[in-house]
Amino acid sequence: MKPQTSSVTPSFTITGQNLPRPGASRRGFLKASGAAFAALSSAAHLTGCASYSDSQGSQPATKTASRPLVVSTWEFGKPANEKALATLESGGSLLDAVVAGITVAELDLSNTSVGAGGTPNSEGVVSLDACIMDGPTHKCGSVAGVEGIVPVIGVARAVMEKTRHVLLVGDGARRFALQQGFQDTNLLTDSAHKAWLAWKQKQSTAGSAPPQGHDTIALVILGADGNLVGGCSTSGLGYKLPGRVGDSPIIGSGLYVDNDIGAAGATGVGENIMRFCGSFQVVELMRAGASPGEACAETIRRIQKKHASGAPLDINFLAVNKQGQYGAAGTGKGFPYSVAYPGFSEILPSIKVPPRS
Ligand code: SD4
Repeated sequence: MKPQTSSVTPSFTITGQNLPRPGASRRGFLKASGAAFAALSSAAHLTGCASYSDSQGSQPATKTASRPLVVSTWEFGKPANEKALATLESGGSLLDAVVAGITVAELDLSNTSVGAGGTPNSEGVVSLDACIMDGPTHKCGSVAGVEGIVPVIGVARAVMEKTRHVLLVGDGARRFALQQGFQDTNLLTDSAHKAWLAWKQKQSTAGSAPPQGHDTIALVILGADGNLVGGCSTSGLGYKLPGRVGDSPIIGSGLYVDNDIGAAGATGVGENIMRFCGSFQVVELMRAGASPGEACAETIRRIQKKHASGAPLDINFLAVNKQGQYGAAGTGKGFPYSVAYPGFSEILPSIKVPPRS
């Protein structure tokens, strides 16, 4: 693994317990209940602190932090947040901080759902999706179905900054990355390969084992200057069909940033997020006056009403607003999310949204 040379990519070291197999294949809005939300959130905005609870009354729906504020999905967001904060402290821009933070997760081989070490598709190929969005310019870049390149969050930034496009996919995205100085890299670890072989075996003996394993990193930042940025990166649903793309690289689904309002990101079953433009809905609910936590929870409730399949939704959102409030909500048991600001870095529980009765 060579350090990246592109200006959009920091140099890096892959971490984790198992190294890639040498020579392994690389194929690897809003008509909101506006009045209701205004009422719900006014207390939060006025007090500027945790101010009301979710429908179960068990979790704080929103909290207020100091700036810069970094919020990301899952436990593995904590080191990513800390890297993002350190990047800002050392003079990096908000976009530098998003890329540096998410790169930590992408290069951690023990993380089996993001970047190198990610779970492959049904053909045993690791294929990555990522996006980035810059609040002040409302520009964004994304890549989908990229094989053999890491960190793809850096490639998404290059798409945003160096092309006239928003989304590059597949081999075109890969060739663009190589032109930008990203290196061809094996992303399939021995352990991911073994797990895929075992899954494959079950497939042939027991019929259709469903896709499994998913944990995307979505990371959003409210800068000291009040600007907002965000990014998202994933290897997608484990054992997905080749060519399948989830919510994560789709602006408005896996991530959305509106510099006047706030930023939101998603993790979970992409199909159940992208059908509803989930992150866009969260931001629009904040525009209507909901706090970040309540906007996440209400988006899930809206999706629950239309989700007819009976299969678990398995979706989660996090959000920050322009005032420095943050919150998150997930289906079922909710999900852990990570929050960092100067002097604080913790993993917190989200609001739990129970299934519709
Ligand atoms: C996807 N949303 O590709 C991603 C996977 C994921 O938590 O989040 N996982 O559907």
